Formats: sequence, structure tokens, C-alpha cells
Amino acid sequence: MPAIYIGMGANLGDPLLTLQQAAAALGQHPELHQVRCSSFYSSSPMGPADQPDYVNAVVAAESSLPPHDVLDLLQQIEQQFGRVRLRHWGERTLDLDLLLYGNDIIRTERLTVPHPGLTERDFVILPLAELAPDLKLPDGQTLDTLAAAVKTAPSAHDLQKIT
Ligand code: A4P
Ligand code: MG
Repeated sequence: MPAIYIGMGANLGDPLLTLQQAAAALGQHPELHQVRCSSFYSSSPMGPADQPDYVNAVVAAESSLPPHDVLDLLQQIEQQFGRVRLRHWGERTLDLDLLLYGNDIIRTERLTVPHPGLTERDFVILPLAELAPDLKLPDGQTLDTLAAAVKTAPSAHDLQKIT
């Protein structure tokens, strides 16, 4: 069963509660196994600066659901939380991204995996490194190298562990 990793982000409403509830919904899904959630981090916004700070976390699971079914499931949960999304890279109630699906490289109209931007986003790489420090991306990059790089990058988003 492939290991899958899901990135969660929110900055409208009560973002921490939303992410905790989204993680619980993933944990209860009958097709997702061994579900684990990283710590929750606050981060300054990537993109327009005139929006609230984000809360970010990553969920790991194992699943035999095909990748597009995982995407359907993530979009259902986004809808369930009344997702509002106002603009590109802008504020949203809940964003669930399929970061990695085993070692697969997927490029279809609906789905790009590994998620684009994954390697440059400290708010994704650091929670991911917490769950899977020994992970390698399909292109061979290791998480510890990526984590060291994003921490010191000029684009770092002042990550603070909340809980
Ligand atoms: N899609 C393609 N590949 C994927 C994938 N791997 N996972 C398609 C999920 N969806 C994928 O999604 C638009 C379409 O992408 C979907 O219909 C799906 O078919 P979307 O969530 O509406 O938009 P997006 O592509 O995620 O762009 P968006 O939401 O404008 O930008 P990002 O890249 O998600 O960034 N700052 C901080 N600190 N923390 C954050 O979490 N997030 C964003 C949003 C901006 N700034 C942030 C954060
Ligand atoms: Mg998204």
C-alpha cells in the first residue's frame, strides 16, 4: 500500500480547529490506514501579505485508493468544511493538497504529484520531515536536505510550532 502525504492549510475562521477536525476526518476514513498527523505550525502568508497568518500541518497515511480517488476525498472534506477560497495564493477556510503518493509522478489535468512548490515551502517540508525524516522524493531528494534548505531560505515563513 503506498504511503500518501497530505498538506493542510487554513487561515480563515478558526484555522487550528479546522485542521484538527480535518485530521480527525482523515483518521476516521475507512480507506485510510495508519493515519498520523504532524504538529501544527503557524506561518506567515506566502503570496499576498494582506491576509491572516496560516496554520499548516501534514497528515501521513497508507491507502490503496487510486490517486484521483484520494483527490476526490480531499475535495469532499474541503467542501464539508465550507471551503471558501477568495483568490490565488489567498485566504481560505481549508486547503488539502496531495503532496506525495508513494513514489509516483503524476501529471494529469486534475492532479500534479509531487505537489508543485512542495520542495520550496517550509510550511510543508518541516511538518513532513517530522513524520518521515528518512523520506526520499521520487527524484531522489532527501527530506533532511530539503528541511535544512527551507529553514534558511529568504522565503522562509517564520514557522512556529503551536501544538
Ligand atoms: N490539483 C492539482 N494537483 C493537486 C494536488 N497534488 N493536490 C488541482 C490537490 N489539488 C491538486 O486547487 C485547484 C486545483 O488543483 C484542484 O481543483 C485540483 O484539481 P486549489 O486548492 O483550488 O488551488 P491551488 O492549486 O492549491 O492553488 P492555490 O490554492 O491558490 O495555491 P496553493 O499553492 O495551494 O497555495 N501561505 C502559508 N503560510 N501557508 C499556506 O498553506 N497556502 C496558500 C495556497 C497560499 N499561501 C500560503 C498557504
Ligand atoms: Mg490546494
